[in-house]
Amino acid sequence: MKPDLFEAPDYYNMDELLTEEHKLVRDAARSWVKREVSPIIEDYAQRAEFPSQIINGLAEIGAFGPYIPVEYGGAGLDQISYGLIMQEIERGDSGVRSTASVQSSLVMYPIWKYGNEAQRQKYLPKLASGEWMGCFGLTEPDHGSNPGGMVTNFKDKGDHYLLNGAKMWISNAPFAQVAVVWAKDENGRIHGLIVERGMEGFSTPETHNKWSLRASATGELIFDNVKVPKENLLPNKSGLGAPLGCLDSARYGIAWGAIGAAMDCYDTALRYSKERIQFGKPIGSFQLQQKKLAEMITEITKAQLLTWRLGVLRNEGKATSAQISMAKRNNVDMAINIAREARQMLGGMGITGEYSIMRHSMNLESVITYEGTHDIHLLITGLDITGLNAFK
Ligand code: TGC
Ligand code: FAD
Repeated sequence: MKPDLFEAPDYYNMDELLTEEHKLVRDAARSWVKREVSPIIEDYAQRAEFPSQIINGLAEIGAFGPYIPVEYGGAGLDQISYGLIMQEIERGDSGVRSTASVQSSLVMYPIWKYGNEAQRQKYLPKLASGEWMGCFGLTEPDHGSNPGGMVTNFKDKGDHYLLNGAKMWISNAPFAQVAVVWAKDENGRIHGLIVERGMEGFSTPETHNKWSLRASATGELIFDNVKVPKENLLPNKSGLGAPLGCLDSARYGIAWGAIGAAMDCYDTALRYSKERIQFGKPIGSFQLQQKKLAEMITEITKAQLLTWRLGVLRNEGKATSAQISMAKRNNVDMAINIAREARQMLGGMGITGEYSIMRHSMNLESVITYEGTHDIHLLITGLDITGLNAFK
C-alpha cells in the first residue's frame, strides 16, 4: 500500500470552530492512525482479520469511552472531541472505527447510563483501557430493522436468570469478553443483560465471507440456557428505548466517522489527479475530473458543517434522535458516493489495495446498513416532520 500522505481538507476553515482541546485530541488521533493503522490495515483487511495489536493504541487516544467520566476510566471529553476521534479513526478504516464505536457507545454507554454503581466500577475501567472488549447484541436473524420483535428471552429462576435465543451480525463478538445483550422478560419487556465469556451455554461463532468491514470481526451470540447472575441486569432503564438510546450515541459517532472515510477518498483522488498524466496532461486538468473533485469537497464541507452543529446541540443536550438520524444518513450516503467517484478517478488502480478507496467503498456498504439502514433513517425523518408513521 502507498505511504499515507493524507492532508485533511478544511475548505470552510472549520478549525476556527474548534477549541485547542478539540484540535489536540484530533491531531493525536490523526498521527496515531498514520503511524499504527495505515501501514497495516490493507493487509489485515485482505486477510479478513482484526488487528488486535491496535487495541492499546485505541485506548491511549481516548477512543474507548471518549465522553465517559474520568472517574470510570473514560477520557471525559465533549461530544465534538468524541466525533473528531471517530472521524480520524474511520479515515483509516471503518472497521476499526466500528470496534471503537461498539466499545464506547454500545457497551460502555449503557453500563454507565443504565447500570448501577457496582456495574460501572466493575466494567468501565477495564473497557476503557481495552483490557476487556465488549459487544452489543440487539439484531437477531429474524429481527433487524424491527428490533422490538426480538425473541431472545430470559426467565426468572429465583437466584439467576435463564437466557435463551440468538443474536446475529454482532461486531466484536468473536473476541469480546463482555456482551451487552437485549432480551425480553416473561412479560415481553426488553432489558439489558451483561453476559460474560465463559458462562456455560454462551458461544460466539464468527461470521465469515464478508466483502465489507473485513478488518472488523463479526459474529453471532448464541444463548443456550445461559445462567446469568441477577446482578448482571442493567437496572436503570428498560423497554426498546434503552437500546435505541445507545444507538443515538453510536449513530452520532458514525456521522463524524463517515466524513473521515470521505476525506481520505477525496484526498487520495485529488493527489492522484495531479500526478496521473493522460493525453499529455494531468487528469486533474480535465473538466470532468474537476467536476468530480469540486462536488466531493462541496459535499464534505456541507457534512462537516451539519455534523459540527449537531455536536454543539449534543453538548447542550438538545440534539434529537431524528436530527442524529439525518446526519448519519446524509453523511454515510455522501461518503459512499464520494468513494465511488474517487475510485473511478483512479481508473484501474482504484480497484487495487495500493490505495484505500476500494476498501472504504466496500466498508461503507456495511455502514450504510448497520445502526439503522439508509431507508430506516429516511422514515425516521419522515415521521418526525409529518407525525405520520410509515414503518408499519
Ligand atoms: P418505537 O415505537 O418508535 O419506539 C419504541 C420506544 O423507543 C423510543 N425511541 C428511542 N429512544 C431513544 N433513542 C431513539 N433513537 C429512539 N427511537 C425510538 C420511543 O420513544 C419508544 O419509547 P416508549 O417509551 O414510548 O416505549 O419503535 P419501533 O418498534 O416502531 O421502531 C422504530 C425504529 C424502526 C426507528 C427502530 O426500531 C430502529 O431504529 N430500527 C433500526 C434498528 C437498528 O438501528 N439496529 C442497530 C443494531 S446495532 C448495530 O447495528 C451496531 S453496528 C456497530 C458498529 O459496528 O459500528
Ligand atoms: P432488514 O431489517 O431485513 O432490512 C432489509 C431491507 O428492508 C433494508 O433495505 C431495510 O431498509 C428495508 N426495510 C425494513 N423495514 C422497512 C420498512 N418498515 N419500510 C421500508 N423498508 C424497510 N447489530 C447489532 O445488534 N450489533 C452489532 O454490533 C451489529 N454489527 C453489525 C456489523 C455488520 C458488518 C453488519 C452488516 C450489521 C451489523 N448489525 C449489528 C446489524 C445491523 O444493525 C442490521 O443489519 C440492520 O439493522 C438491518 O437489519 P437486517 O440486516 O436484518 O435488514
